[in-house]
Amino acid sequence: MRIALIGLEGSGKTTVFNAVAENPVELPPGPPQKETHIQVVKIRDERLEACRDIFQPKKFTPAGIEVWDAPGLPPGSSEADRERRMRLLSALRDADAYVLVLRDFKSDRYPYERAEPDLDADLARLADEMLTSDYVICENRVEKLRGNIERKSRTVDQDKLELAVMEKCLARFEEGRDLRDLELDEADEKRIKGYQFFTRKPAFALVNGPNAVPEGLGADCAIQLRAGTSMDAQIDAELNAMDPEDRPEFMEEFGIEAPAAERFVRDVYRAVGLLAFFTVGEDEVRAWTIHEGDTAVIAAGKIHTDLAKGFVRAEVFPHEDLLEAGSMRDLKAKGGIRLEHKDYVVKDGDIVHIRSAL
Ligand SMILES: Nc1nc2c(ncn2[C@@H]2O[C@H](COP(=O)(O)OP(=O)(O)OP(=O)(O)O)[C@@H](O)[C@H]2O)c(=O)[nH]1
Ligand SMILES: [Mg+2]
Repeated sequence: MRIALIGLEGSGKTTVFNAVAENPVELPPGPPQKETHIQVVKIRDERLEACRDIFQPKKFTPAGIEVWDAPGLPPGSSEADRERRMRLLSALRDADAYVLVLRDFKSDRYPYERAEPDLDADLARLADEMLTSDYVICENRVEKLRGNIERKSRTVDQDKLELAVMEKCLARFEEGRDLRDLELDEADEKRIKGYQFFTRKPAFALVNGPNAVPEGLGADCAIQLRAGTSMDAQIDAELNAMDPEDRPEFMEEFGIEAPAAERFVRDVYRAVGLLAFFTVGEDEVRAWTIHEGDTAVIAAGKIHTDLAKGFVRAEVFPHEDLLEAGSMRDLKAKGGIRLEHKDYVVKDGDIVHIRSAL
């Protein structure tokens, strides 16, 4: 799962990154930031830790979310700024979900166009950039496909099918609407997948500053946000840089209920609709991330494509049952392990063992 932070220049993306990353990076002295920082934020999960205590495995592997901190989008209307925005956005297309970082603080260390924060204006701006970028890609492709069909190219049959779905997308963009709730069947979904449209993927707003998310934020923005959350990133980044033993006092003083990394991961899971299942044993206790509604065979494919190909059955039980029984032997003796088919919908916190013929 790759999550990209998107924001205007100086909205605090790198500070948010530093609040959640294990190894904070140096804040660049001024704009523009040149490179993208990437780190995996490991997910602390007490349920998984309890399983580790039972197995004492050689290897312990929590799930992780890859976070990208890209340079900010320059706000200007010059050709150079426009080109830079396009380049930056196209580098972010491969992410699986987006966190739109909105500035809710003032800072004189940064040359903002406007000193006062304006959440709605910044959000509208970002949404517009994402939507326009999708629009341009879609429009170019539609033109190309129409040309192919007119010329009766060799791929004309596939081109017609692709054109039909791309025209549906184009109609949305022409109305200034996103693709998030556009209903497509599996085949059409595949046809547009390669374009990596921003507005087909989950996005949520992160208000960076001391205030909570204002009611109605994003209600009339062009892209549908899944949720909003807020973080006072500067304080959280300070906390994250501290020695672990100094953290509790700081958290108490600033009323922070959990470290930013934990809150961030929780918010991402909720906004994107993710859940974790576990695999356990003496060799390794490990968490895996899948989407809500994913079946046992999809879960198997996460572990290894061969496990999905050769899928026979999944042995499944809720982790609570194992913790209660205290050992696999006792759980088995109680008949606590179910055998499930390919289409079993995996639940959050399930422990899964795949039986495979390969
Ligand atoms: N008061 C306050 N200042 C912040 C906060 N987050 C960031 N800043 C300040 O805002 C300035 C820009 O922060 P960055 O984290 O570098 O912003 P950015 O979005 O990564 O900037 P670019 O990568 O250049 O687009 C720095 O001076 C930060 O110290 C915050 O939550 N509160
Ligand atoms: Mg930055």
